Amino acid sequence: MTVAAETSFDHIAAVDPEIFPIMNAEVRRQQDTIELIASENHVSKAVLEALGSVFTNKYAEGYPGRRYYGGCENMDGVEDLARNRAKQIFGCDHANVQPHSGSQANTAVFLAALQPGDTILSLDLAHGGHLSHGLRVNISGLLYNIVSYGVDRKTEQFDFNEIRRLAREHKPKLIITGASAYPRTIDFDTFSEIAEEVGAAHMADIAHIAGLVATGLHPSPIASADYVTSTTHKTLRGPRGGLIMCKEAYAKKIDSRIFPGSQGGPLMHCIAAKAIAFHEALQPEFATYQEQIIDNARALAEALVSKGNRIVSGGTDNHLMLLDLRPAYPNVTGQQAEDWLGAAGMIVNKNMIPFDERKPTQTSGLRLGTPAATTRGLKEDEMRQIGVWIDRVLQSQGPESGSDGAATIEAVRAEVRSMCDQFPL
Ligand code: DSN
Repeated sequence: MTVAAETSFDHIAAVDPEIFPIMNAEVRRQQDTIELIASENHVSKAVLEALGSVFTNKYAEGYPGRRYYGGCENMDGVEDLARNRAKQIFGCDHANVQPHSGSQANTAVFLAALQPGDTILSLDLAHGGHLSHGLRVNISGLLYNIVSYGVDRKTEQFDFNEIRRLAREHKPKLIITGASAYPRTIDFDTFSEIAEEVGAAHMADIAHIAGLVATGLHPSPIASADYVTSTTHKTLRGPRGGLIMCKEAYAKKIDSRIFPGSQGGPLMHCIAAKAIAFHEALQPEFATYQEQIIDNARALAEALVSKGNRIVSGGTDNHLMLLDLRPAYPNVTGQQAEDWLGAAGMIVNKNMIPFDERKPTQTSGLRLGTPAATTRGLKEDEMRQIGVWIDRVLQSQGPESGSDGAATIEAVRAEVRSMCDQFPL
């Protein structure tokens, strides 16, 4: 896989001199910084080429063989490839590759499985859930009655006795599993058992861990869950977009809830790029890449712990970890940490930790992930170095640190840039 970065924008330069420098600056930013946002990645040149192709010109409402526009024979070809490759990767009966995003995929499942006002049991956003799983101001929270489960205060992992109790009490129509910030293995089968016991459907959103599931490094929910949704751009390393997988019995309804239920014309350039990313995911080196993602996450977590840091739940089983800033840096908020580390060339996002007392705009945590840095070729040694840099920056800030925070950021920035130069995109 060749990572895309030395992109030339010759035509844009000629046509639109205002946007040209901004686009160049973004290429430079990606080259000169280390991407540690757990949901981001660097796609291949082939994926990028498909995204910039003439497939963007075409309307193809409908599905292969059943379109509402003429001239769709090549659209059918790529969509069939994308669907078949998704089925091959995940072993599902049916795949719909048209969702524009993960949120669109989730919404289509809600439209297929629920009536407005029905109850959903899903993971609290503050405990690692996702906004499309029931945030009050999201369509999920506006249309449905949301009951949340969280993690156990002591273990910071799922407590199935409590989840079962909530399911029995509230009798949801749908149980949602999957997370945006949960560093541990998810026991999808036990969630399915609980769903079956209370007569609920089970939707597993594997957006974050799709690459790990694809390669058998995380248990798959395909056999036990009714619906499995995903994005294609996180660990799966494809274009920005969504995916729904389900049993054959639900296929027709799911397809109709995407088109015409909630979307019009599919983004065919994205579907072509999804097909290519799925082809890449079927290659043996993709499994090696996913193993390295996990090894890198462990190395980074261990490096941070060796500096006196606390990692939520005590570690990570997957591609991400949550750093609890409070013990090692009591006065530092997630927002400050994000800003300072960004200035030093390490791109992270502030994140609520379970039972966080700070506001979502401040937070006591940082979410750190390794998919993008691993694509770039970074391995355990580099991860350990990144752990040292993170600690150095966070220790150096504020008057109580007794050090020159700005000088430290500048010094670390130079070292980060030099690592980036060794691992060009
Ligand atoms: N916003 C994504 C994330 O960062 O986890 C999820 O959609």
